[in-house]
Amino acid sequence: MVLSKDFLWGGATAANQCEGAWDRDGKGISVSDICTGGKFGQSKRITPVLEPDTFYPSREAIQHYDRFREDIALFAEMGFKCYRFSIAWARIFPNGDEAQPNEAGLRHYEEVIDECLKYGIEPLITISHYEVPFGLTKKCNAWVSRDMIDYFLNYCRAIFTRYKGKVKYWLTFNEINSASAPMGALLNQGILNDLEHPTEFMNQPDIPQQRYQGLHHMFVASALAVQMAHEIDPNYRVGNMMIYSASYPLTCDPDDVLACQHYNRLYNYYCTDVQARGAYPAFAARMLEEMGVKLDVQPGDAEILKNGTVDFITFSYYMSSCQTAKDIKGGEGNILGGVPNPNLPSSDWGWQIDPKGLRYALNDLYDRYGLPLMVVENGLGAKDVIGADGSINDDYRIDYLRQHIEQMKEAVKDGVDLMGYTPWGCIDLVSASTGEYAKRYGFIYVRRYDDGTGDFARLKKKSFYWYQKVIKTNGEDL
Ligand code: BGP
Repeated sequence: MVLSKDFLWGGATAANQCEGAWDRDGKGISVSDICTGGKFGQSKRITPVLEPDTFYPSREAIQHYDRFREDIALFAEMGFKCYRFSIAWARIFPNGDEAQPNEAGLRHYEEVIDECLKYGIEPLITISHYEVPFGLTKKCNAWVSRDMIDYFLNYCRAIFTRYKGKVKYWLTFNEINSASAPMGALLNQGILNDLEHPTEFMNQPDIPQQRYQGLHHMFVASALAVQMAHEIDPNYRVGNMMIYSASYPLTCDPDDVLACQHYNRLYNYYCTDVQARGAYPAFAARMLEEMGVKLDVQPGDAEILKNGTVDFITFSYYMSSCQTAKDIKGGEGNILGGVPNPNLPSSDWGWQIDPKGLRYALNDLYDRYGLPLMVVENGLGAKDVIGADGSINDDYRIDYLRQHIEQMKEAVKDGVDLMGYTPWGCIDLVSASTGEYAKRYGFIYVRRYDDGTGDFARLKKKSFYWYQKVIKTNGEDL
């Protein structure tokens, strides 16, 4: 058997993309609640002032807030050993700056955790997954301000204390390195400079100084959270979470190779070097200078980063790209930039499918950091169709996942220490980049559509039964 007997098979979701109940039980508004959806083909927009008659997908999402017991029962039926979900920060601290946490919010997640434990499913909790309380954006432009470190640590203290003894694995910030690209500023960091006018989601004005200063505050906050977690419960294990975007030089022209190295540093290593090695990498100084960024680093920060390195490394893996020094237009859908690879197919949303890139990613990260790894997002967003007989034959998704799991196993044979695998959107949910329901990832279909119709019923796809078999055989029968 290639994978260890306690391999954490499971699936992943995020609160704002599945819960709904956006204003219930004392929850405050988060930055994801001010983003519109892909209903009727509209593109996703940021609307700092909520517009009447506009569709905001986080209001209902897939009603997981009310149906989590039904959903977790389905996960258990597939044999999940692990469920990665996020806590909505604004359920615990509605504006982000209150002195005391909201009891109803704490109770809700306690129920979710207890439901997982009932089936022997290990909770893996993302502390901040694209939903900074909007109150903090209005108050101090969120992570631009150093005050955020204290707000974040208050939130961490509340949940670390409350769930002590029930939870083992925590992740500080989802896809922290998405802040290396302008699109990460709002969702990842809560940064919004125009509090009156709507903006296209993918087209915010960019101020690198804010993003990188924000990242510095997040690094310090993450390091202090790791230390706090270990003090509160020595059994806690805290990981980072990054997007790994495998990248290859477009040609063997040394300029393309250097462009690729630069890309890797910017997106794949900058954040993880700090979080896993406890210090900024040597290349950071010149890189920041060339972007015109001057970091405000306080005395004592270096010590904090050094003492708060993560226990394990987690990442999302969806695609790879090619890098070139030449001025060639980027490939549609390759979210962190780059040009298309002529050797690879693409999803309906232009994300290039590259299973071998996952083997490369695992080896690259393990070579560099030597820490246990976990793939906490991977999957194919596709337009599933319910057949006349009610079945949903998502063979394309099975193929995608099978090929990625095969490559994961190759990486383990290469010597990588791999803890688990939680494919993204194990139940259909709302897309983070487009706000659509139509971009489905799940083993479980949710009967809800972008035109506002559908009854939220849960239906098992063909991949549901396939994944059940994969887990049962610990990845031997693919
Ligand atoms: C990651 C995010 C998730 C998720 C996933 C799929 O970047 O962490 O929140 O949504 O990508 O992306 P999308 O929903 O845009 O297809």
